[in-house]
Amino acid sequence: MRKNKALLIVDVQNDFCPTGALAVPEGDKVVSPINRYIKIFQKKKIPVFATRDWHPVRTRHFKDFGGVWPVHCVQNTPGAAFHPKLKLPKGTVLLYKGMDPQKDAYSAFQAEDATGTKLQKLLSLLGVKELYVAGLATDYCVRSSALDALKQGFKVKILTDAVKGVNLKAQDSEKAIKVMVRRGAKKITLKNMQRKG
Ligand code: VGL
Ligand code: ZN
Repeated sequence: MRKNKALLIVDVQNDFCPTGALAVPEGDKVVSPINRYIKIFQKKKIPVFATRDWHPVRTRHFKDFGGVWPVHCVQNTPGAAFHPKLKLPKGTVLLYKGMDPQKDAYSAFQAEDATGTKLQKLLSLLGVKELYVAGLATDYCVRSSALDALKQGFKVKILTDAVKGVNLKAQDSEKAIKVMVRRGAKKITLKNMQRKG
């Protein structure tokens, strides 16, 4: 049992899935691999963190108020809820981000739990040194979370079969993965996880 690891599930919310307000193409396809990762990590008693994009009705993040995005993931709306098939285990640490009406916040390191404690603090309390990152979107929140993690000295594994990107430009996700790897992240899939056991 290695307690210095954690699984970070980023923004697997209805609005980022097909038919959602800011649909990531095939965003819902991350759900079943993530559920499989969750099972593997649960067995090893590795803690699970799950972020939600959690916006107020008015924020500069939205097009209507000067930003680039359509209205999405408004606090306490169905669009902001986790995908209904995502099986978060008991004890998952829930994190919220994007609450500041003045600022964009893509990174999980800008997220906090219900008591206002930031991810970094929560991870250091648990002695976590290595993050396994999955979720949406590869080219925004996943990218930004992974790069922040690397900057702060965490080892990072990108679960490449459990992320999907927005791809405003066609190659954005591919590029995002390249940048994460260049800065020190490693790619991993269910197949090579299971091989290692
Ligand atoms: C995200 C765009 C806008 C994300 C959040 O979670 O990747 N992308 N807000
Ligand atoms: Zn957002």
